[in-house]
Amino acid sequence: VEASIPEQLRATWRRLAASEFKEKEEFQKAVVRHVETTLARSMYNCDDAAAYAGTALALRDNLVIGWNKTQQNQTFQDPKRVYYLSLEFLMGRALDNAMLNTQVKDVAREGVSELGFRIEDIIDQEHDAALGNGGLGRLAACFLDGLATLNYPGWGYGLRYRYGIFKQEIIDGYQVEVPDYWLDFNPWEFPRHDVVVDIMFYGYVKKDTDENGRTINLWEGGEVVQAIAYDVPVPGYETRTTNNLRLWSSKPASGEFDFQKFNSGDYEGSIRDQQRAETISAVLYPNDNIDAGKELRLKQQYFWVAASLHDIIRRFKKSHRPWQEFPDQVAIQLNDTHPTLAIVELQRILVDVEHLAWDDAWGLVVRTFGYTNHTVLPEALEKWSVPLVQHLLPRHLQIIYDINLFFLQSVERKFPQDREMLSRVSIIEESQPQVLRMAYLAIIGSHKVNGVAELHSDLIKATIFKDFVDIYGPDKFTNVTNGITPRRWLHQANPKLSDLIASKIGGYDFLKNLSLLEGLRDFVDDKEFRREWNEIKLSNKIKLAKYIRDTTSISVNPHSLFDIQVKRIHEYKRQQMNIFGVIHRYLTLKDMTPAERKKQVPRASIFGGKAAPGYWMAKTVIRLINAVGEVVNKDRDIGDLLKVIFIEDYNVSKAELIVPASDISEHISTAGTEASGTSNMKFVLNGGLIIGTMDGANIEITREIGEENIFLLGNLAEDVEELRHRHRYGQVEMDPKLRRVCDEIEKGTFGDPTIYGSLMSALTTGCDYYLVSDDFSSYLATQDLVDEAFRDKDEWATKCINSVASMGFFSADRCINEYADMIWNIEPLNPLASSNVL
Ligand code: 7GP
Repeated sequence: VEASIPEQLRATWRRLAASEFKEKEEFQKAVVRHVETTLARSMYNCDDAAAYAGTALALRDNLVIGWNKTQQNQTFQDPKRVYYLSLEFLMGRALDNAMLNTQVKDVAREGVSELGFRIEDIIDQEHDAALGNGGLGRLAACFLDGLATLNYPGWGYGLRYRYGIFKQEIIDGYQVEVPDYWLDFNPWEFPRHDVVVDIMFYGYVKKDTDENGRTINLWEGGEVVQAIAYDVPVPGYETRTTNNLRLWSSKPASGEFDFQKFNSGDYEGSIRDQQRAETISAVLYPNDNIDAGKELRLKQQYFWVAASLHDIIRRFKKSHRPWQEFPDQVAIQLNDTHPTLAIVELQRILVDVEHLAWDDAWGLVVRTFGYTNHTVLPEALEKWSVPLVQHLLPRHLQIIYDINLFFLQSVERKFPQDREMLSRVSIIEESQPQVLRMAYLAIIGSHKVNGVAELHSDLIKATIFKDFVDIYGPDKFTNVTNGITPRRWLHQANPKLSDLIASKIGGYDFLKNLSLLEGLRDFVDDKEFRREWNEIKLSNKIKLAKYIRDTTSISVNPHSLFDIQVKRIHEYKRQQMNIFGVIHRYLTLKDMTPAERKKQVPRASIFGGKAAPGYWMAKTVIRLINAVGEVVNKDRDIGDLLKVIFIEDYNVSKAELIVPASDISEHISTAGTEASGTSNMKFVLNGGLIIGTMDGANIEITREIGEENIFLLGNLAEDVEELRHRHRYGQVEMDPKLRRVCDEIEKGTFGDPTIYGSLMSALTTGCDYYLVSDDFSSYLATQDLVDEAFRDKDEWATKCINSVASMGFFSADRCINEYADMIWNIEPLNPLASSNVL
């Protein structure tokens, strides 16, 4: 490419190249220019929203320059790249993150202040990019930050939903869903009208012969829609690398506008067809850990996977390497099974389009893909009905049959005569109708399969994927414990704490090497340091208390113990156990004399999280939390001793407010159900302690920070099966304290008890599948220990500081390096490697 441009022309372009602002005045000029020209406004009508737009556009100019250079550098160097395929990227806000990662926040703060604005107000104007449900989507976002910060050549590929996760409103205590139309003004995306891919659905398979007389399968006659790329720059922290997140949007294929209908007067009909194409990328499915199994969802998956692979292959082909080198240039990571069709699509392209022999093609496919599993919950494991796939992707179904056939043949060679094994591991489940087990296909088509925390990785090997360990041996399965980016989850969310830490341990290097937090140990006994530490926690709590007062008119005493559980509402996460515990606390306080009450530790129980719109039980839990709040918060006997708050519409930007304000946070899933959890890491990193079960990453957090610094409760994963068995055979009496709580609910203390019927019967006729009754007394006893510990402010601070010092392991950077070494086999790329970069 470089050689084709004459030197003189190159020199002219170089001379005129756009440059980044560094100084305040240049920044201000850019802001004012954007306000006056891009927005066509002026000093007289520049409100906070316009100031946000101007600031964001100024920042964006900077980002784009670095981003172009990164992409040019990657093109010239042509290293092996990793492509992270995820249906969800829960990015949150971009402006603050971009300012911090590119080190211009101080300049920007001063700059906007002289223009009459506060940087905090400007930051607050931004709409979250909420293209995800919960942990899985936020993990993908943390990974992008880690990849860029570590200079890995890595791209994200996802869908550009017009509607992100719904906005949650609470009306009369119930969750109401409101659409999240977020694209009104989004300066962080760049439509690439030149990057368009035709994607086909339906149609039929025609057999033909190629020039060598071999049979080939042609998939044709389907309906075509177009995928158009929208690119989002992802700046690393303190590096020249700015990576790319490419999101696909669907639109009708240009030839598809139905002129016949149009001319015959059916204008509306022709528009309807167009809208049908646009529907594909219209909405994020709002389910976390639940498989919806809807046709449109399958369409989304294929649309996104086919467009991404087309793009990846086009890039690979630029360097004219033989196909054999594909896995040396390309690693593709499957974020859960949602992109599993990529395995089939690549095999189809290699065999049907590129005419490679089946086995050669398959060898390349397996070397290319890695698969990450994020859950063992059976209701979340994807299964697609065979007739649906047959209809939508007829050629892909044939290929899946062949993959399955060859796989089963190899299994049969290894385990002759084991018929049961064959039906157990077959991709096709013999149900009515037959379904495809996507996780099995993902395992068979990948060279590595990983879980996201040690316990979880062990569990998948011992349970849902046991047969595959027997077939492939244990080396195909590995663990990569999740991590979080300390840039967003410490530096951005908790600037005061980040600054304090930096002032003690020699600057901000810990943001790139989180293990340096160890240095904090030297200051554990430093009185002044502890005072500053506590002051920061208090100021974060005051900020949250103010937010709660402004939005709910409930006053929370900032000196009370802030007990926080924020995450998607799900039975396995056991928000119900938490609220039952709150009711128990309330009843206990009511039983006390005023003198006894005075001795209690005041507590604010704070909840937040969305329920899937169709998940009735989860919605009932929200209703109960709000009803308990109604009763408790106005009870004069109780006052500050107990407040119950449900924060509406929990999302990434609210997490940034909430996480730094916790004293204790709850991670109390039934042992063996939470694959990892990542908010547990965020809370501890911000100087909060946690109460939790021996589940997911809680176990490794305990190992890192020490048992003395965590409040553990409940049964172990290894005992869950036996306990459930006892419930099924009616051998368990409900815990008496839980019985009393249920009686109170059934008496109508929290409103019409029939509302909570399903919740109550889950504990009884539902056999208490999540073992609330089994863990309840342990939970209450552990909460008592929390109260006791909180009384000793000194001891508490010691625990917090020592814990933060031990959190280095949970950086997304550690996690990304493990993927890079063990699974992707990629190296960082020096962002300044190419001299030809413009
Ligand atoms: C989540 C897990 O529930 C959570 O424990 C983990 O920390 C997170 O992934 C990141 O690994 N899983 C999902 O969000 C999910 O929807 C089903 O999984 C596909």
